[in-house]
Amino acid sequence: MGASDFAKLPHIGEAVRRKEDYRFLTGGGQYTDDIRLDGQLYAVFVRSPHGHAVIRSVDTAAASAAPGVQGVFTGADVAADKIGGLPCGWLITSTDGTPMKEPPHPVLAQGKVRYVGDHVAMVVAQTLEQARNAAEMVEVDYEVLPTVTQVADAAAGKGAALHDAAPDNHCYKWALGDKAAVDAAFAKAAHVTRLDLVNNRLVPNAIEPRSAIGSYHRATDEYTLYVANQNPHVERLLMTAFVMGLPEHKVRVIAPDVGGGFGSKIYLYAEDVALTWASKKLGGRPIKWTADRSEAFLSDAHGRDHVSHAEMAMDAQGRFLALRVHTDAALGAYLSTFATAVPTILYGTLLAGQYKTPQIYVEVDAWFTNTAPVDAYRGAGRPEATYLLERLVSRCGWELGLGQDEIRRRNLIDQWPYQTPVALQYDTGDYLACLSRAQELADVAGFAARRAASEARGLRRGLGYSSYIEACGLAPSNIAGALGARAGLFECGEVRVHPTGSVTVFTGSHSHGQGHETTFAQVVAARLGIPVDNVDIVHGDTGRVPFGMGTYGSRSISVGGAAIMRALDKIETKAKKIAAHLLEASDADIEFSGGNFTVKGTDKSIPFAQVALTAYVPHNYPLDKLEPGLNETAFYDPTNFTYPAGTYICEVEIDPATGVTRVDRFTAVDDFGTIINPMIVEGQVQGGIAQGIGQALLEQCVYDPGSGQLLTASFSDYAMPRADDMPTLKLDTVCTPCVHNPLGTKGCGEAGAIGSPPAVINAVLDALAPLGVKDFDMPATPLRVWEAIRRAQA
Ligand code: MCN
Repeated sequence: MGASDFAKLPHIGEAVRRKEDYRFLTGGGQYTDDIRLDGQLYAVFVRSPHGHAVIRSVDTAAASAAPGVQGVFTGADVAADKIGGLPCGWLITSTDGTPMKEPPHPVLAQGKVRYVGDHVAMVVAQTLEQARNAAEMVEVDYEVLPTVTQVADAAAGKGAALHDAAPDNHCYKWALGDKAAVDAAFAKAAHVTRLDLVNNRLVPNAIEPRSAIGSYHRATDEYTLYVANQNPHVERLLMTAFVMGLPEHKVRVIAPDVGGGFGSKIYLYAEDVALTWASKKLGGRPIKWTADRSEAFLSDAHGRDHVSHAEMAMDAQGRFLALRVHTDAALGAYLSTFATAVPTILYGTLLAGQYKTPQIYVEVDAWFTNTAPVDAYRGAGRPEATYLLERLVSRCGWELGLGQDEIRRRNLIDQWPYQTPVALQYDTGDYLACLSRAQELADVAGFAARRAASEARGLRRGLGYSSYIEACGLAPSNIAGALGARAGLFECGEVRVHPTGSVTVFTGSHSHGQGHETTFAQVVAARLGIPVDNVDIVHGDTGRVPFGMGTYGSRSISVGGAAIMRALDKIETKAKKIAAHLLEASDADIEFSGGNFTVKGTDKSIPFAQVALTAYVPHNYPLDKLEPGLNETAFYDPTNFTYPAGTYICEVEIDPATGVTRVDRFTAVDDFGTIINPMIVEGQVQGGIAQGIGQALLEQCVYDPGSGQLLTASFSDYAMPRADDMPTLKLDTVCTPCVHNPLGTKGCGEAGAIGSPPAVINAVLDALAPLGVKDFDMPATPLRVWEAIRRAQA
């Protein structure tokens, strides 16, 4: 079935209410922390209080003797059992042809700690309280070393080497594009616009903190790990093949309800391995650990943390000739699972944005810092690219007197497919339609009057544009492999039709808030012509789902959904053969639509449920030609990314006396191709925009540059957006279906977080321009806005 026929089916485009919400809203969800296994013990991690230190000794005697303690484990125990370090899933090759520096990432620290929160020891006791008390008794003798926590300082050679393998703390230098062609274009430019900017470090902050239970079953020599994770099969693969040296079939990973991830639960974390390994050492007793909120701040992988310089060369009419970018990116103290791909493959390849810039050259230096590891956080690389480009484009417009609208219109891509100079080929889009619709919805025409009204009240009002594009639906495995991925990025779906015609689907995608139990069921119900309630979606269990690459990079509907479509193709083919037999016709003459099999050109018809029953009660069945049963599995590897795009327009009002910025209006017009469930998509966009507004106005993760202490390790110091920080959003969509997946969908899960920060900061700059403020780094907190105004007027 083609994407255009699919889009016309019932249930597609229908705002079906989320099936999973009954359980979530009535307290029926089951998160890892809700699970209590027989004989369960509790683990507490002793974490480094220093940003950088040599471990002279660890004395566990007192802790081991404390009440209830079953075991205290250190790096020495891990090493003695030959438990390997945590692997990095993406190999980046430097411009000089050398591989990135890949220092060891031990499960428990060995010889050194490299950030506040680094794991030094694990204490396991009968109760959580006993484990906490005993953890206080572990004596660690540290020799404190100098730290480097800011990426710019690491690039300037400050601090001490974190790893022997990277004496200058440099992990890799990566580049993309034709440098000579870019230099030549700059040489003949009529105008060059330059910009320095910082993309602030963020902490993901899912509602449910990370949690895991490791357990070993002596009788079967099998392990089970319950874990709040976005991709259980990948977790299992990494843990068995790379760390513990176990055969995969001996380990089952179950990720039940997860309670939000936003990227931070993609990775294999040290805690997961330590709990699984130690369960066997303690005779198979299950061991649970749940992060408290401070631990989450310290030890979840953080996001962003870039310092960049960008330059756009233009001709006299403001047409882009070339873009040149240099970025220093922080990786933190160790390489997290996908850390190295974020500031490279997911960043440099997006720098064309929506524009016909003929030449682009980007260079990225990645640095180790004495901070929590940095990895993918909602958008991952694409928000950093969009922030840089959309800030730069607005500045180009202002410098040339064209404004934010005209500079975009003059440079927007208007033909598809479009091959960018940074490797990607955009399949479909209509960027001008999104821009025009956003302007209409935002009532840009009425802005001047609103600005005058604000000024009459002593306030400043500004309008900010951001025309983003992103590449998601990760990824064609061959392209990912050529770019350094150490895994494939396909997806798997199994469709099990039951004898009565109801269906269970097993998907390798994982839902931790995105509503897959509803939208995936809509897809199956639409194809089979059955009620949505007759379809259940199972995910998050390596013991039940055949295989999976999980959820990140807004890939689930476009890759996981496509795998299910492939399995449905097989179901339909087999079901048609059964129907042909029952209807005494040839397979080629059977049509399937609206849940009925019909002989072409006749009124002979039987319903899907009858075919399903026949498959399982094969009394009248062509057993010589067909196996009984109706159960099919398919794997799907996409041929391209999907490219959602849109224009966001933000309007802010600022009180120059206090520096308080209020987002008064926010408009988002997105193109997600075919939309399965508009209500769920709207929720995704709202959530993403809330996170983007959070980054632009409130959130910033701060480490003390001297001691390496995390100064923003609680919600008192790290400001998350709240309901009263959000305006009522005006949302709309434009639809150009994706042409290379069978659903026509483009991912929507990250768009809001990608497109919104530059819209907000461009609006802040537009508001403050009359006061002489020319530049601004996120977050636009009242103090920073107030100081910027004072500095500009000094
Ligand atoms: N959808 C649709 N029509 C489309 C596109 C998507 O109806 N054209 C639906 C999908 O069927 C799915 C939802 O929208 O129910 C999101 O789909 P998709 O864009 O495929 O993204 P994923 O499901 O792969 O989710 C991942 C994405 C990412 S990468 C992050 S980070 C993120 C996000 O989704 N983390 C989230 N949204 C989140 N939402 C919640 N509540 N919690 C998180 O941790």
